[in-house]
Amino acid sequence: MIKLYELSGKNNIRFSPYCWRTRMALNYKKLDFKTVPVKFTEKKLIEFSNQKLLPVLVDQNAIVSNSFDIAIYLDKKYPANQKLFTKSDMSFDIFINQWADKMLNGALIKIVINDITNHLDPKDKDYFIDSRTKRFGIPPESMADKSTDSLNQLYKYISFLNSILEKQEFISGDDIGYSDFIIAGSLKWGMQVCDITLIDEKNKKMLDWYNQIEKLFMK
Ligand SMILES: N[C@@H](CCC(=O)N[C@@H](CS)C(=O)NCC(=O)O)C(=O)O
Repeated sequence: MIKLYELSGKNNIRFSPYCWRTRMALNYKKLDFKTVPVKFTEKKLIEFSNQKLLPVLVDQNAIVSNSFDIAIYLDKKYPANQKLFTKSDMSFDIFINQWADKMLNGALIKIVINDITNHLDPKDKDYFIDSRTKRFGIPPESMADKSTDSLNQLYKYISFLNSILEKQEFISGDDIGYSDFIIAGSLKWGMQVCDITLIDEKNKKMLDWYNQIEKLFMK
């Protein structure tokens, strides 16, 4: 059976946006899989993948890391199951992946960074604070920002996404596709750890879209 190594926090909470993207992709393709929780300080568990980030997917002899590469792998390996990439080329999904990682996750991280810290065991907490201080140049505590300005930046992006859903049913077009899981994964990351409303009521299409995806694929 397929094994999905996923980042896990305190009380087994799964909050990684990238791991959620892969989990939704597997559920969408109706593939059986089991998950292996990996904490920040348990990277030994994925040493066999020769890199240090989650998700990692193991399928018989195949070891694949990076959520986008995993999605490509799944469509290639299981072409008879519903396709994640529905267009003739991947340029749209590449754009959405980059946009979500840089812009949407960038807006979210400031809002949720302290909440992530609070969902970690003490050992992982120390690792997270050190590694993020190195990455961002300031400690999570100083970076955390739930001000109106910070929320408005996120809501601007949510409203942009809502405007797409006013024209078509899914981010990917008339049919659901991997780009929907990219965006939904980022939002799930925030919603798992933070109790602030991340999709405001004004953006009704987005709210309905997210609830539908959560119900069907975030299992
Ligand atoms: N581009 C990669 C990013 C993977 C990534 O950054 N994963 C994070 C979890 S959200 C991770 O494993 N972090 C471990 C660490 O920071 O030590 C993907 O799409 O899979």
